[in-house]
Amino acid sequence: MEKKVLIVNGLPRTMIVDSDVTLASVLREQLLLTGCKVGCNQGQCGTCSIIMDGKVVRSCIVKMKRVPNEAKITTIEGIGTPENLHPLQVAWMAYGCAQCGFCSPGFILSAKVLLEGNPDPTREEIRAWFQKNRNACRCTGYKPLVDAVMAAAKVLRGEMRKEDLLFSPTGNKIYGTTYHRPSALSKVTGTWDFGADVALQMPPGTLRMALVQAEVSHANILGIDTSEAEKMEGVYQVITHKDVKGKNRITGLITFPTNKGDGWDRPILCDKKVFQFGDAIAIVCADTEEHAQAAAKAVKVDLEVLPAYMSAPAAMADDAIEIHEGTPNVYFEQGIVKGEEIEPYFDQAAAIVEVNTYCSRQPHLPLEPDCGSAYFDEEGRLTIHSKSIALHLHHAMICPGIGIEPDKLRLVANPTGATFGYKFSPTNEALLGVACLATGKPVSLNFNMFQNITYTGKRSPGFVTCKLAADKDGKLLAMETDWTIDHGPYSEFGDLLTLRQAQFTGAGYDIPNIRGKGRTVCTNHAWGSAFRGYGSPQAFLASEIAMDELAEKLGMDPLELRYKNVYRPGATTPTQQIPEVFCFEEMLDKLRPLWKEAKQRCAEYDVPGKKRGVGLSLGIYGCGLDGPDSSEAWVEMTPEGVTVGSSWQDHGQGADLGTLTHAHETLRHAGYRPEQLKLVMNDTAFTPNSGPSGGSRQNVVTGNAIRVASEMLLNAMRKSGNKENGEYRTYEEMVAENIPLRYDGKWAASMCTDCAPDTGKGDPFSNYMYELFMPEVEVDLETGKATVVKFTTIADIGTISNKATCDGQIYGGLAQGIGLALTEDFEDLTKHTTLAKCGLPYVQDVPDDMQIIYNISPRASGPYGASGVGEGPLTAPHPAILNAIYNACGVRIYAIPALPAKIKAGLEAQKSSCGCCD
Ligand code: MCN
Ligand code: FES
Ligand code: FES
Repeated sequence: MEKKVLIVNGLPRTMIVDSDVTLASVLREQLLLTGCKVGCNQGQCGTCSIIMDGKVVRSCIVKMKRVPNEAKITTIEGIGTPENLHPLQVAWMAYGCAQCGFCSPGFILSAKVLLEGNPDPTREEIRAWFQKNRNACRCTGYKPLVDAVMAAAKVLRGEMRKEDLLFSPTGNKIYGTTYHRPSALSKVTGTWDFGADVALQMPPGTLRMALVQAEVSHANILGIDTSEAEKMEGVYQVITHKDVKGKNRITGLITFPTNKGDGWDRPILCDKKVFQFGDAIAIVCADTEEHAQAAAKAVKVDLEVLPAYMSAPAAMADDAIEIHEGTPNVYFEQGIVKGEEIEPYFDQAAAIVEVNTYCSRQPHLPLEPDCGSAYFDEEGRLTIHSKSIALHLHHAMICPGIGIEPDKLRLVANPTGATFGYKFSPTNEALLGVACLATGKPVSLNFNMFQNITYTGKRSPGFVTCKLAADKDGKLLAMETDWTIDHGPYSEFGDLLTLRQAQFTGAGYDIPNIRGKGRTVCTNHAWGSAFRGYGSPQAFLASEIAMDELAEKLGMDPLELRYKNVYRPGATTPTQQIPEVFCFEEMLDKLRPLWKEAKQRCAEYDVPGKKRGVGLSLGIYGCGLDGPDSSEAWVEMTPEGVTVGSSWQDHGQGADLGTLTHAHETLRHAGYRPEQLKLVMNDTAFTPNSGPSGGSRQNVVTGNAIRVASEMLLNAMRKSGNKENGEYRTYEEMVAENIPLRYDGKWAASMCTDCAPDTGKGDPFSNYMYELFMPEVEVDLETGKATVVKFTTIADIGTISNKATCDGQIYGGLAQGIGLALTEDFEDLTKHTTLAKCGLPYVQDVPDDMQIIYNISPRASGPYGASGVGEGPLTAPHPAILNAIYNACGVRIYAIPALPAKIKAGLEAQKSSCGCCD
């Protein structure tokens, strides 16, 4: 221990500190300055950046012994107040930089130091600064952050007023503008309390949990010995499967009766078997995290290690044993049948191509590790706070497993540092519930980044074959597909993902005749969870490379081949649904001149050792859960305004602003201003089942439910009955006339039907989002490294509810697409264990030159004409990047990520086969 004086945010603080703990932990745990966020805890993400003696410092890697006495430390809490924000904080709000907001304090402090030394930086200097300081963001695609620094710099130089940064509504309309998020102020001031912050603020006596986790991928459990651990310092209880009161399984809610499993395959705490690396075997509850972790190491688990099937082909081999006894490893099959038999078309085709692609086990890499806490509330309900993006679904999935009556379980979503879909599956909820029930005490569980990466769901790898036939003019005649999904050991939603291949392979084109079959395979690698774009990246990787190869074979321009075949009136989707709008023709018309320019620019690029190429693809995603998806929301008039309640769970995509905007767009007719609308969100005790924030469904489905509830209130307030433009009753008049103040709005996509398991036929989604991708890529011929230098995209997402949100969704999705194409992976359990090693794109991996063009086709069934946006940008950016690599240097990559070594091998193979060098 040592005594140190730290000058924190301008004031001297005398601290007694352990020399070996980090500055981040002293700031967070001793000073409760939780604006300092800890993501990786390894110096790789910059979320913990603070300013020490004028320099940006990643406080998670600075031990207290290296902090000088009287060091001047500035944290986010010290640079501005809500009434007097720093211009960077305002700019962060104005440019939609605080999506999840987990990285915001670190970025803002980092940028502050930059601007102190360089008041007039170029965009490149800003990017170089963030790169050097390892400031990472997984949500925004970085461009808005650079925009914000440029704008704040102008304010600091006196060239514009801080007050002019934020959009301020004129005519009481915020729909379609860049109005900021209600949560933005808390995010930029560091007061948006994420789960780890909530855990720190729990009352004394809260037990801290640590997991005993499997370090092998497949094994029988012969015994668990907790005796040593139980005796260790601070330990309150060690919990195993024997202490679980319920079925000890998470129900996968199998959606298809044709599934060969029963959906009860994921243990909460392993009893008989370990199914994957990281599986939880026991929980230690202790007075501190350190004590819990030390005791977890002392729990002895006797294992009989079994062969681990780490990929679908391995688990499908004839000699593979069943991972879940009684259920075949291939446990679900899905077909696609459209039009006539395809053989005659392949026989008569002028051109046929066949591609085999592999879409990787992409890790989600949110910067906030999984975390949560649980306690009994004042009504005796077990209350679990987590990063859940599917509160009511998770409620149903964990109740029987932990052994609690549904009305005794309450789930609450914490402010969330992004999930990108991994939290569509329950992760820690059941573990928290089990621990709270077993101990009767409040509990908390924080994962570190290693646990977060190795023990949460991943994108399921897809092996997809796509064969296309076209006539001599390029008109598509038929498609044949085959696909295999490696879904890891747990079946939850695996059938749905397998169906997605039927829905999206070849989507976008009028293909009259289709045949195909796919299957879901149980393996021992990471369990498959939802990931932004869910199912579509696997599908489009195959069909969009196939389209490029077909164009080449026919001697056609890739854009013109697509133009000839895209949906037009009369066409149907692969599942035989009539698209709700036909927008691709117009979008391609908009893109054509830019495509021509890009082709010329790349062809003329003349730098020794480098080549540039441009690629193209289209992507589509549906807004909704398959079939007649529905949502609920309520509004209630109060003396101050209107309270709006929804369970539109917020990963960081802007559920708060979405809720506000949809309510305001209706309620503004009665004169309500945005600040009069109060939001109550994401707590099953108060908010209704709005369905999960997956499938980019909320803007459409919950947006509609909020619109309906708001319209009901507006109708009740109208003095002239249902006629528009009438006068509206005040709160007092409503009360005096005994008119109800609260209205429950419901909306169902009643026009939708499920897809059949054998043919895929169905109308699964009421609305889709459509996007064209056009990256320009540079390939280093020496190293094989590919870099995206420019990205142009055209998106049709219907009307735009909030422009800053949609821009941010698209930039962020494209950045993830670049990672998916070039760097990201989770395959090697000994290597892919940190953000950097998993290939997280930093600012200089993502181009600053990104252009979004909106093509607005209002949707009849979208609220105010809107569709969804979140998943569109991650449907098919990666095949476009691979097509651009091919265009640059002639190397075709079919298995992502396209690491430099793969491209280099292709370049070398070209050299050795060209003959001229012999
Ligand atoms: N929106 C809009 N105008 C439109 C469509 C949408 O302004 N025409 C806004 C919505 O109001 C919302 C956002 O865009 O704020 C996304 O809306 P939508 O596409 O309906 O998606 P959901 O709200 O259902 O969010 C889920 C979606 C998914 S499935 C994943 S995964 C995802 C994503 O959004 N994960 C994210 N975006 C993310 N963004 C961040 N920062 N972090 C994640 O984890
Ligand atoms: Fe410190 Fe990531 S760099 S938490
Ligand atoms: Fe940057 Fe979410 S806003 S990580």
